[in-house]
Amino acid sequence: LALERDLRAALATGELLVHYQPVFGAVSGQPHGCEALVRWARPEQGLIPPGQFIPVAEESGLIVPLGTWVLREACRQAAEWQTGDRAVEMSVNVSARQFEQPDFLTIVRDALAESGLDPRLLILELTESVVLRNPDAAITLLKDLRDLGVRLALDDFGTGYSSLSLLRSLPIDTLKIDRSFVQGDRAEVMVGAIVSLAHAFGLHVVAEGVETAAQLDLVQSLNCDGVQGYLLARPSPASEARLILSGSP
Ligand code: G
Ligand code: G
Ligand code: MN
Ligand code: NA
Repeated sequence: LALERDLRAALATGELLVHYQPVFGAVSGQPHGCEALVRWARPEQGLIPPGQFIPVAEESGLIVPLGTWVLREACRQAAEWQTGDRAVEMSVNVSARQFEQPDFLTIVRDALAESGLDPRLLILELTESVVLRNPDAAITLLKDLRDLGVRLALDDFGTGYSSLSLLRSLPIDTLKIDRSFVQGDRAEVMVGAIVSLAHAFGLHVVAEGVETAAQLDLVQSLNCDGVQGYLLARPSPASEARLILSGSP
């Protein structure tokens, strides 16, 4: 596949880059973290969004070296910000293939060690499907990751097939409400139910995909802890994200 070949080359030649989307406290309105999102800067073609190449990376297995590269880069960036005026929590997406690598724990440990990042500032985002492939093994690994001090979020929550009993047994810290619930029909019922569930389990909850003032009002009034979305900030290069994260206009 041509795209696969080009992506492999891009990884080697440094055409990949990471953008950062700030995450805000719902009550404070202050940015306290960001999500790392990979981009591919193709010569002649501009920035390619991950939706167009992550599936290829997943299928070919390239997601493993690509994901390791994003993790290391995001940790390096967060460690740089950590020494400034305010620490920034860094969320990194982890795909199933990465999570199933026998040395995934080592990869995370190494990324923390080489960057010097405080492990409590790293949040790994996993989807329900990652966990469901092999729940017992996943729970063991999640516990090991937490022992490193890293925090864990369940991404796109509500769109997969996880059961309440699985949720009960997962050692995680945060649920991220998928944007389809924030933006869709009966948002107040869906978001309200997920927030109640999260808080009953002692989890933080972040609403994604907030694009309008009405959606922001809704997720604030329903007691979401964190908010993310184009209304507040788009994913942007580190230099721009840094300005938002440090509270500059
Ligand atoms: O930006 P866009 O909406 O096209 O992103 C599509 C998907 O790509 C999202 O589900 C997002 O989680 C995923 N994605 C973005 N960056 C990374 C990454 O570094 N690793 C993995 N595994 N997925 C990513
Ligand atoms: O699957 P995941 O939740 O990691 O996907 C994150 C993706 O969602 C990113 O690629 C990011 O660009 C996109 N995103 C972030 N905020 C918004 C938003 O407000 N609206 C839409 N449509 N997409 C968003
Ligand atoms: Mn995510
Ligand atoms: Na999500």
